[in-house]
Amino acid sequence: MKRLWNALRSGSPFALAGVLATLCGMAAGHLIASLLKPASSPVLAVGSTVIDLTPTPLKEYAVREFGTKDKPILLASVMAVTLLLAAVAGLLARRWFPVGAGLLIALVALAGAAAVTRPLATASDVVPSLVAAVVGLVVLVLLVRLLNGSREPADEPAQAAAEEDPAPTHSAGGPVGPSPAGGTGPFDVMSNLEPIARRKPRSKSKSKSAPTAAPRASRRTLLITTGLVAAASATMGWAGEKIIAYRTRIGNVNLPPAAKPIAPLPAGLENVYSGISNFQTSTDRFYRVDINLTLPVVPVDDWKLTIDGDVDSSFSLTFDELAAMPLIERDITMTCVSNEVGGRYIGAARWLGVPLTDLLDRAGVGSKADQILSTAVDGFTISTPLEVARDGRDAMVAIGMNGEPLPAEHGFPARLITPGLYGFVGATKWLTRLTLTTYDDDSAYWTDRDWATDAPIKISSRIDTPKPLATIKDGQTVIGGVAWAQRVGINKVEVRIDGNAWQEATLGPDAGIDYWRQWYLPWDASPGQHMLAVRATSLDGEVQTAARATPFPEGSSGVQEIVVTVE
Ligand SMILES: Nc1nc2c(c(=O)[nH]1)N[C@H]1C(S)=C(S)[C@@H](COP(=O)(O)O)O[C@H]1N2
Ligand SMILES: [Mo]
Repeated sequence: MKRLWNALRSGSPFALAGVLATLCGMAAGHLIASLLKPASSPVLAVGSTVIDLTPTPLKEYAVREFGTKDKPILLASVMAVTLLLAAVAGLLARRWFPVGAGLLIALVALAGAAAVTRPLATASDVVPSLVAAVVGLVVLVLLVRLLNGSREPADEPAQAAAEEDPAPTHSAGGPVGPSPAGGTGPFDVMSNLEPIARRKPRSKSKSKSAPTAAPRASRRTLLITTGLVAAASATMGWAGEKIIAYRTRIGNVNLPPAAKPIAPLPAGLENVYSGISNFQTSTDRFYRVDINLTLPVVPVDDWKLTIDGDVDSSFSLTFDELAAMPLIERDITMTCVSNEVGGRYIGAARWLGVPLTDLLDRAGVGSKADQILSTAVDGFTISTPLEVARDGRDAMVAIGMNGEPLPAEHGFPARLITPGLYGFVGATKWLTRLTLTTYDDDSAYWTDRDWATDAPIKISSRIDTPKPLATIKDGQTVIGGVAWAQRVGINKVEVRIDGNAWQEATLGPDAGIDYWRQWYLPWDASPGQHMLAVRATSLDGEVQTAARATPFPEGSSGVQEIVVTVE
């Protein structure tokens, strides 16, 4: 036990070397990837692969527990595991350099494999991982050499080692005897190291210039080098992040107007009763849900939309050709299937785009197809029932959101929008292909993970004000929020206070059945704790059920109940 502890203590600088080498390699790979293709960054590629391989229940749990922080937490876990293995590689490299270096290479090889096996990846996606491997190895060699060189001058065997070939040729050596006893601190530890000391210097190496730095100097060199490597890693990682952020935000296109522009939205209730969600969600506050760790960079000049599969004649359009088709604009409220009762994964916007039916008519849909399989530029797939293109709803390939081109986060340059369906079955972002096929022949990302194939949005409602667990002043106030039943429309919203009778709320302006309705109910709040609940009724008479369902596999249900304190 004690020996193990000592071994660990004396090995810790080597473990740190392994960690630093790996960090530096990862940062260099990230930087290169930020310039070539962000998704090929070793860390991101591994993260994305882990996301794809995560079983649905675990993913559900992560979304529930961590919400939008699920991705940072995933990346942190990937990093933690990697760095732990990197530390082991460093420890191994001390005595068995090839083994330690081998472990490091194995780690990078995994990342490279992850990068090239991403959907739609090309062979060149391995480049960032190669760079990571080279940089990581160079740093490991450098640090291990310095560590092995920083010993006390009085230490005879150490000098013998110091005369050895300066290149990391000890990598050719095997185990070199038992671990020395540890010192009292990291640097005492270093001074006690006697790693390759017992090895005979090779005769060859005598002719070469032996390292002349005194052990003291080399300890300083070690510190400086360590600092430089750490700083270089941080800088490269930071620069990579900045470049990715910059590149994924470019969307320089001009949007033509809709063929028949629609009237501006009426003023919403938020202007009168603060706390109610804006009638139109501003683009920068629109919820974002996707599997992407990094946004795809889509150079609009290279982009095209292809319609193929079971069609009379498949065709492709450039962005300009698509934008030149007659455009419609519609107010549509999108909802994510992962939205819990009372949740925030919902947003309402004005979308500008080409009707899906126009594109399908142009291709001429065959008789077999029952599914539109859409593919994003990164290979992600969504399947949408063909029916939605035929039942009169305004499904579209959208290029504009709230009067602007789509931002990178929401699918630039084009995405699918399907009123009435949860996003995962009808809202493909970074869309590049629509394939007419059958459910028998093809399946999509989430259906492969046991989510529903056909998922209409369930009627629901949310209290925006007061907030759950809020403390408010007594007297006249307002309970308010939003309600939605896309494709059907909202007829009525009711509020229940403290389990009493349901009271009908007043509805805000109407922007069509695919859009949410704001609502409010004046309330004379008396001091104490109160329980507020809300439920909606659709235009076809369906009352929002109180029966709870989890988001998996086809959307949550239940009635939102909140508790507030009135003082
Ligand atoms: N390419 C791609 N498109 C995607 C997704 C994705 O992960 N990748 N997620 C879908 C899901 S689950 C939802 S709810 C909506 C969210 O769109 P938003 O982020 O613009 O709100 O996009 C859909 N389209
Ligand atoms: Mo979603």
